[in-house]
Amino acid sequence: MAAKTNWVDLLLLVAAAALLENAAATTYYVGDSLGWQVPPGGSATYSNWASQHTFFVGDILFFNFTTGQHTAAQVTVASFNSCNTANYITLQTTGPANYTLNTTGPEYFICVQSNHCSQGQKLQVNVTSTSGYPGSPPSPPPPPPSSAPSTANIATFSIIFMSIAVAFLC
Ligand SMILES: *[C@@H]1O[C@H](CO)[C@@H](O)[C@H](O)[C@H]1NC(C)=O
Ligand SMILES: *[C@@H]1O[C@H](CO)[C@@H](O)[C@H](O)[C@H]1NC(C)=O
Ligand SMILES: *[C@@H]1O[C@H](CO)[C@@H](O)[C@H](O)[C@H]1NC(C)=O
Ligand SMILES: *[C@@H]1O[C@H](CO)[C@@H](O)[C@H](O)[C@H]1NC(C)=O
Ligand SMILES: [Cu+2]
Repeated sequence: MAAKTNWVDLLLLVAAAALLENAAATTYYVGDSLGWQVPPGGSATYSNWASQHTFFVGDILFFNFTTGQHTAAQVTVASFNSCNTANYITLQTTGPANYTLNTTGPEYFICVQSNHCSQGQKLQVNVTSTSGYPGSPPSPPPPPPSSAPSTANIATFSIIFMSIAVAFLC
């Protein structure tokens, strides 16, 4: 068997999988068909929505709202918990609005319009690094998404699989 050629093929596959992973940012439509508004189901609405997805750095949150009626503000955990609408990190007032997730760990969003936050228009997403998160406390894996696995997940799996294959050839 031509071991050298297989090595090159494998390395090319690993590189291709890594490129695919970097290109595979997912755009998430916050709240699905509900969009970003005061949810009829209260504050559980957006936490339920978030718990159905796995978010990675580089993914985009698409907040669909009508300009003037709602806003998309990224806030601290303190402002999130207390619905402090005067204190935000970023504020988008024109809808619809995109926000690109750019840090691992929790990111918090509220609407700063009147009392919408306290009525449940608030969203926490837990953002995972694409290359694992060394140093974080052990936690159970998130539940599998109800939809098909994202391309990023497939790419991650490919890299793990290819790494195992490379290890076996050594
Ligand atoms: C995010 O992580 C925190 C802490 O582990 C957890 O309490 C919360 O339910 C998670 N939220 C989502 C939407 O997964
Ligand atoms: C945003 O919400 C409006 C009002 O519900 C809807 O008509 C529109 O199709 C949504 N935008 C997108 C891009 O789906
Ligand atoms: C939000 O991002 C999506 C996906 O990249 C893009 O198709 C859409 O045009 C963006 N919308 C806004 C309002 O920036
Ligand atoms: C993340 O993006 C927001 C909005 O663009 C920006 O204000 C913030 O500084 C960024 N954070 C990091 C860690 O890059
Ligand atoms: Cu609002």
